[in-house]
Amino acid sequence: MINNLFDSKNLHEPISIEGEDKNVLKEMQKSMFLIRKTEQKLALSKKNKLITGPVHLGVGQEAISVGISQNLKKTDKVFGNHRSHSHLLALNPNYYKLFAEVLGKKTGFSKGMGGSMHLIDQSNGFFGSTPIVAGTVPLAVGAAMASKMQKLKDIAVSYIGDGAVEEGVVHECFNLAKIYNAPILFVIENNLFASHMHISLRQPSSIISRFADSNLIPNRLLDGNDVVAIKKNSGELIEEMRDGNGPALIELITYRWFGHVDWREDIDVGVARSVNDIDNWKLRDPIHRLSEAMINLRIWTKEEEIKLCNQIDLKINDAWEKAMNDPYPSEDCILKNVYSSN
Ligand SMILES: Cc1ncc(C[n+]2csc(CCOP(=O)(O)OP(=O)(O)O)c2C)c(N)n1
Ligand SMILES: [Mg+2]
Repeated sequence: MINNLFDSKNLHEPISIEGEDKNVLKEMQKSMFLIRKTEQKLALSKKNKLITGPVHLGVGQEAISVGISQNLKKTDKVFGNHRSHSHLLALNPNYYKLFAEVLGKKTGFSKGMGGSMHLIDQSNGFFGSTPIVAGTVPLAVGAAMASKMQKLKDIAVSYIGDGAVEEGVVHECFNLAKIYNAPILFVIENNLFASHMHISLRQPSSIISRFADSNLIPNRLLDGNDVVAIKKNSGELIEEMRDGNGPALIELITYRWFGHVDWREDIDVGVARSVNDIDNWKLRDPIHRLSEAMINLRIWTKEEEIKLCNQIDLKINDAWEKAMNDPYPSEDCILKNVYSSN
């Protein structure tokens, strides 16, 4: 079973959705479509040179944030990384504010001061992303500690890439969270790559959750392209966490369809990925696998799905145009929002 997860030739079939609430399934599917189409718009706009800064796209990985977010409350505190569009949109599907931010407009999530990699939306539970790999992990442990000390039932969530686990601070965070019984869910998005390097060239094992074992942190390893399994498993871990049982870790095996940064699939920094592998991973598409399952059980029809997608496309195009026409921040915002005079 574990080997199946890592071999892209497996798990192309529809996911299991038996017993699941139909409305929740539809909601999750809509959220995944919305995230994917937002990122595809960003990819196209980057290709067309309408975006100047870098964009790290997570197309193919949508099931993770969508499944996890199903179990979160507005008062939980979620921390992202350099590839966080989906982490934020799964909490607040405001693609317009994301577009504005990526374009550096003052209507963006970070008032146009951050771009794609510095997103924040605290009122919806998103406490920030940064390009410094693993930089937010200790902040997330701190937020979990704050919740515990204030005797709240809120948890922290830290999205961590497989490459980020190669930063020492992540291991200190696992240790500290366990010792302090901090209510934090470490979500490992194991997409097998850190920039251009495959995990087999970096680690003696492709399994990251072994580090949870060594810190006695309860953990699960599963298919990162199965939104229902992610929702269920993270839900169980989070429930225990809210009851005061300390940290947990969920490792999700997935794959990003684009290269490390920007819109091309066929290049990465230095090393090309095999086209065959990308094609096989596309057959493990989390959206398609849920779609097939829903159509098989007559939860919806292909026609309804096409209609939904067309509506999303129209709204996304409108939001993009609006963001393109928005103003940039005024110069004095640098002093107000980025640098401090004292
Ligand atoms: C401290 C630090 N070291 C290196 C980098 C350059 N860098 C940016 S993303 C990345 C790879 C991260 O891989 P992973 O955590 O697996 O996330 P993924 O890109 O696969 O989502 C690296 C090395 C950085 N931004 N920060
Ligand atoms: Mg990675």
